[in-house]
Amino acid sequence: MTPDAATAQAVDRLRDEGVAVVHDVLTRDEAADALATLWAAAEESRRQGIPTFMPVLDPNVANVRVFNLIALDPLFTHLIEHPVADALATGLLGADYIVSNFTANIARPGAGSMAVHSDLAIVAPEPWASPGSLNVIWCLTDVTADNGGTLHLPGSQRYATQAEVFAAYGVDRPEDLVGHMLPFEAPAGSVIAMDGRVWHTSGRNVTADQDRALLFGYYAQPWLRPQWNFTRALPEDVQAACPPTLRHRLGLDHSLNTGDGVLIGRGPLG
Ligand SMILES: O=C(O)CCC(=O)C(=O)O
Repeated sequence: MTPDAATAQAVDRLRDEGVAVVHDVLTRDEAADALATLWAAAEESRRQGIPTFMPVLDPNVANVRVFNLIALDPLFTHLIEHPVADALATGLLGADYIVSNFTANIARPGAGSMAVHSDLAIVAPEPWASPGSLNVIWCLTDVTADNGGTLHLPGSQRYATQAEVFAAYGVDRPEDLVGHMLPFEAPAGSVIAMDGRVWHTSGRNVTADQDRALLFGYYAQPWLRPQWNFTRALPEDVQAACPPTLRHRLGLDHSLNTGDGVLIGRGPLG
């Protein structure tokens, strides 16, 4: 199958099943290089005063979080606008999607699970009746059940409210959904797409010596407030280097409805 055909098949599966995996988007060597870049970015983030452990998110320091990736290395600018990510985001959300966030979570041996959630539930009130957001997850290492492959609830994108999800699985609390979840498993270099309505949590890393490193490109409908304020967070030189389409998706332009920005799809005036 050609790379384009594999991506088109993944878009179909994402729309039907809420999740899809595309293999070999990066070579193993490219994934290893990206991992080295990510560790350097983690160091630089700490140097700039943005911590890489967030107690509000993770139970212990074995999870290393890296925020503001686009500011930290041009590789991450390349990945956030990568043609495979663009095809997945356009396929689920439409051509006018925006970039809401771009972060990393390295689950090291001993990492525990975070709170069960859906990514759309964090940024939008119920009902979640249509696709509002998408995570495009870059696997920089092999991802397995044992090293913390993201636990997810296949099909949960079909439920528009938390009560519907709980009723479907006969549970009263989000944490009770874990028993129904499956781990993502994919080789380094793969991309995993997950509809923002899919309920999930990070897996526990029970290996002795394997890191599980994932990048999360979070894309959203243009009417959703982004999780990250790129205008504030990206240095001027990084902003200046962004091409027009990416500037639009990051919200760097002055306006969205007076022609200063790029209306990518069909704008409000047709
Ligand atoms: O690291 C993971 O497997 C999931 C992370 C996640 O769901 C999140 O940060 O919201």
